[in-house]
Amino acid sequence: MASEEMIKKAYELAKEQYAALGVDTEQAMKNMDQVAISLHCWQSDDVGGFETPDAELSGGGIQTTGNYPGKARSIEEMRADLEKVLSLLPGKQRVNLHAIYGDFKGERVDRDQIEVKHFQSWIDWCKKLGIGMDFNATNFSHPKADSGFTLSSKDEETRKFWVEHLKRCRAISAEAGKQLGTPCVHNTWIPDGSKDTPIDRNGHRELLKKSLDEAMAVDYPKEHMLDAVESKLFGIGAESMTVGSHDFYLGYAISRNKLICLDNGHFHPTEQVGDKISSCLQFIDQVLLHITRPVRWDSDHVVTLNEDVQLIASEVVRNNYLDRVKIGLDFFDASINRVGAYVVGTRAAQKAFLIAMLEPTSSLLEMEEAGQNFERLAMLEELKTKPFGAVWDYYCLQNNVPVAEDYIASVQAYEKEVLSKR
Ligand code: RNT
Ligand code: ZN
Repeated sequence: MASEEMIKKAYELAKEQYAALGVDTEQAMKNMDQVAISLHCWQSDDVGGFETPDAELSGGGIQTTGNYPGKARSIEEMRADLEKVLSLLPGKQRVNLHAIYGDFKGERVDRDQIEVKHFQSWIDWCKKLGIGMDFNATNFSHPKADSGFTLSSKDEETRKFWVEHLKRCRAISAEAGKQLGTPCVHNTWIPDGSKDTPIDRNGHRELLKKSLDEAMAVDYPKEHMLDAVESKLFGIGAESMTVGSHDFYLGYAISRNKLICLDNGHFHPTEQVGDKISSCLQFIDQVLLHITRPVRWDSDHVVTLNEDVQLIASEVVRNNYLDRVKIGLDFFDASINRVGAYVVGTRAAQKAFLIAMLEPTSSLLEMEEAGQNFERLAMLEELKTKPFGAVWDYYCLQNNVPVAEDYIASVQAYEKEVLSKR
């Protein structure tokens, strides 16, 4: 464990090195206040939810692997885990719920029956913690999703059921945003697609458009809720056609003034979400990010500080897009300590943003515009080994959260005292 004195000393040296490049480390740390990351509650229970009888994740090719002990089995356990995670993160974050996480109190409430009252205790909990809440309709893990089609289903009863679900989720979101004084981002992702080559791609897309229009007919104030739609290339079991493709949703978002949700596990592995942000934002107001780590496929591994995540953060920061980009995470790993997984992944995303804020962007841009591409490349390489860690440590110290690897012991203690007893 580094002493406070060591952390401060290292920071002072780092501050000088960055200052020599024209970078103000104090300002960079201040700017981190604008980075609110929405913690996806589903990491703590492998996307199970609190519906009765106990729901299991199924549908659409999303999957958790592993059975590490200690997953959250109730709202109380989930909130305790989230509070633990929040206590180990610098800055102020948000929480992201799925509709299956209602406070149903043992009652069987189907998706087309959920109401604000089932989420009031979550809203109250967020209020108590002083954090915002985001929300998601759950269009999977349900008998009415077993056919592989929900909002784009040709079975009218099924389609209507999911339209009703989405309507209710939006109403709940608007109320949460109103009560909490910060807009609740409602994200729609559906698993709809087909394993083998379909004949009628168009028919399902027409139905999806119609369903979204029906479910989004009510306009809520932007201060209360914002709609996002999440595209995907494919899911396991839906390899040949995904109804909600990127082309589909980008068109929908542009024409309906919605947010597009970019999940970096949802594109061809050589495509970069970091490259898409400045394209989407030419035509739509805001983007929602699902930051994840796809390993060979949309595997939802715990986020690490890799080049994909760095490009995403750098593009947001370079272009001053923090007020137009909502940041969510989307990973679920059941093979390691789940609370630890949360902390590693969220901190990795935060680090990427802080690194982006420590970039001497204007001098790099000058080089670029002067055609000094060797100089640009050299600087980008040198920046990788500047003493970022010293600034990050100091930022954690300032925020009264464990510095560097010190959070490992805290997660271990929580495992011993809480998780291992579940
Ligand atoms: C699935 C999407 C979606 C889900 C969550 C649970 O591929 O990424 O965002 O992971 O809604
Ligand atoms: Zn996602």
